[in-house]
Amino acid sequence: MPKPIVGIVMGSDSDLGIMKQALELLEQMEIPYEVSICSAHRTPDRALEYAKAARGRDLRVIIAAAGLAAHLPGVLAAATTLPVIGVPMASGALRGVDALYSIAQMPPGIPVGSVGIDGAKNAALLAAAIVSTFDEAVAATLNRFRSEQASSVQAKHDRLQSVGYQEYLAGGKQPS
Ligand code: RP5
Repeated sequence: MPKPIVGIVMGSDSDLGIMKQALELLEQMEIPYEVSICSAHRTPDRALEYAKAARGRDLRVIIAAAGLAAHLPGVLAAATTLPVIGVPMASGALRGVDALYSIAQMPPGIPVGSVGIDGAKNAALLAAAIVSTFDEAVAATLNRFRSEQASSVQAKHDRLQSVGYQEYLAGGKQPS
């Protein structure tokens, strides 16, 4: 089995339902990853150990998902110079706005990239883009992904023109 180059860390198993989208996308793109549950608050020592060891284990990028006061991405970023992509999870009373602010509003000096709330898919694509800077096969896969996506939007446009909006809507949501 190839060594993982993307490390996905979630604050809780309750994040897995959304983060599954990132795992599936990385699998489709044949990018080796590992996935862990590790919390900045409940298992702080493990979170720091994970981040400190990450570069030495040849990880190239970390995706960190957390909800509520989402300190996990920032805590990991404090202990590694690898790029960290934060995924704010839509949990709790504020539905992810708290997590988004916690992740995006890092103090200067310790950057964390943030995708949108529940943006697991974009986190995987951004990790793939980072990997594509040194892996031509992943660059080609990303190009293929973009052109398939463009074809799918074009097919929707063509169908809308051909059947009109009423029949289009009656047909249900088209796969993206
Ligand atoms: C965060 O708190 C986790 O990332 C999760 O999104 C949220 C709720 O965690 P659980 O109480 O469901 O374990 O740390």
